[in-house]
Amino acid sequence: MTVDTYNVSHWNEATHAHERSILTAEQEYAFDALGFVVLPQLLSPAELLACRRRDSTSSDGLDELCGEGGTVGRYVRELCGDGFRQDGHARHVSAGAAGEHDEASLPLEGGVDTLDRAYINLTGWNGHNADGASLNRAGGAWEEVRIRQCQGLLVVIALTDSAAGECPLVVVPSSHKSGLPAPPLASSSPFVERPALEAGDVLLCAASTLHSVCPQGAGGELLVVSFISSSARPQMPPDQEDRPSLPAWAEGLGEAEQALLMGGDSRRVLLSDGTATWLSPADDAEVAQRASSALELGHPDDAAERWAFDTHGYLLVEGVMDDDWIDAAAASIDANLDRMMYRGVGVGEGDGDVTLADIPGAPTISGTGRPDLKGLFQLPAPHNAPFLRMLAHPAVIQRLNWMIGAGYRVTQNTALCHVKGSSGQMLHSGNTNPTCIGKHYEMVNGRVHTRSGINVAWQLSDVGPGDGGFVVVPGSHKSCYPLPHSVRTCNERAPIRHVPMRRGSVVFFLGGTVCHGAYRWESESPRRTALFTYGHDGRRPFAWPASIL
Ligand SMILES: O=C(O)CCC(=O)C(=O)O
Repeated sequence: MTVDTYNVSHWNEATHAHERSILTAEQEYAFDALGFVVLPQLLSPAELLACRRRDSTSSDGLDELCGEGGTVGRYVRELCGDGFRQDGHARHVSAGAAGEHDEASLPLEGGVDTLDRAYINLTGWNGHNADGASLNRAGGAWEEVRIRQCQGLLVVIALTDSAAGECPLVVVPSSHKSGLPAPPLASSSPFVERPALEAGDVLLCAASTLHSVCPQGAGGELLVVSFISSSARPQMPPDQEDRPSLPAWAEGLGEAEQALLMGGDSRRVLLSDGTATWLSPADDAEVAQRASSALELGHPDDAAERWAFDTHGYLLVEGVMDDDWIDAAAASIDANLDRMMYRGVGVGEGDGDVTLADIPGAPTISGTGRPDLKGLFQLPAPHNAPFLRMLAHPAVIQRLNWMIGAGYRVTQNTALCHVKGSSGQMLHSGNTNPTCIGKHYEMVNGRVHTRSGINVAWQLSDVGPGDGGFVVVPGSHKSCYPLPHSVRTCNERAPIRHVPMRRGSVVFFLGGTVCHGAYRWESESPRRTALFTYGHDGRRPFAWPASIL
């Protein structure tokens, strides 16, 4: 046998099907290992001529060639996925262009800081019921899938030849997966490559591969175009009119609270040292990076907390609230119980959550529904005051900034008001069901990469070992196998941990990624928990600003 017989296929998130790659096995292998690949003579003579002509007047107008079905666009779709977009204008590099760059340090883009343009390649499990719907109450079939998405891709079209070592494009092979910042690299470094290109070749380079266009005089003519996946934030900010406006009820709030309601749209990020919070411009990359930098652990306690959160997927912090604050928050809930709604009992709008209430085969979860009081910030004053005090609290902001990075918004504010017999919740979330790229969790170079929101649950009542309430599977944010149905229903309890908590403590957990749920409430005293979710919007799959790209 002189050839291998495997095929490469990837799971298509949009069509929910396995798709065979249009790259050859060798090209797939090279791109994955090196972070770039040359497609020799991809362009026909007519396409090359059209590129040259087009380029003499304008560097754009590549729609046909780079559209979904175009000669180049097919490859972009393969690597970036459905819904890819051109990101910024095409750049023309003329033959023999001379570059002004410091020979001791090439101005490279990419590498570990390219968090908004990651190279994602992961395996996971996709679960379906017999009717094809996603798994809910019943068990079902799981299939293993591989997802590859290059969130940023550079397409380099060779309009004329460049000999090896002369190409205006420099790349640092394999740097797309490096976990550490690169040292300064000179043109002469053995790690730097100027690939040989012939007119009509197309080089595809992951945006996270260290690269730069650095002409040095003898190179050929290039057209360089950037593309991004649908999950990546474009270089150009969205138009002002696309931005959601602040809700009317929030107009009288402080700037910090408003920034958290607006998220990335506020143009400012909230930073904190644990005792105070302050606002910084969101496009100040250095400031926004600092909050999440692995190299700036202010205190040994921070390091211990980061370790615990990374290891378990959740973090319990005790003693955040004093008694007066706790009592005021609990009294506010009690004064508004007429607004509460029982979820899971099939009554009322939006009550489709079948993981609550009466769950067949789940005796420790099933109960009389989950009593939720939504909209804590919107309660009539002064009842909303104890919850608005939680929204931008330094103890939360300081931790969220290293958990997901600055620039998130709050998307949920609900009180859980269980009484004895109220339902728990089937276990849900986990790393293995890749319903959404980027929800999986990774710690790279001391920084968390995830699109999962962080749930922050403020405890207003004690939770003893037999009381029921929050349970979690520690480590499941990194799990490799699907969640067995017996664990979802809490019938196989081996990996499940119930978390007793004192009132005044706060539990943080990766709501979309760590497997969690709740036992039925068993205590005679009511449960009082204020539950918030903080997350990035779709344009910011990862936490850090794109301005450093
Ligand atoms: O009751 C709880 O603490 C669990 C809440 C939960 O699982 C959720 O809201 O997703």
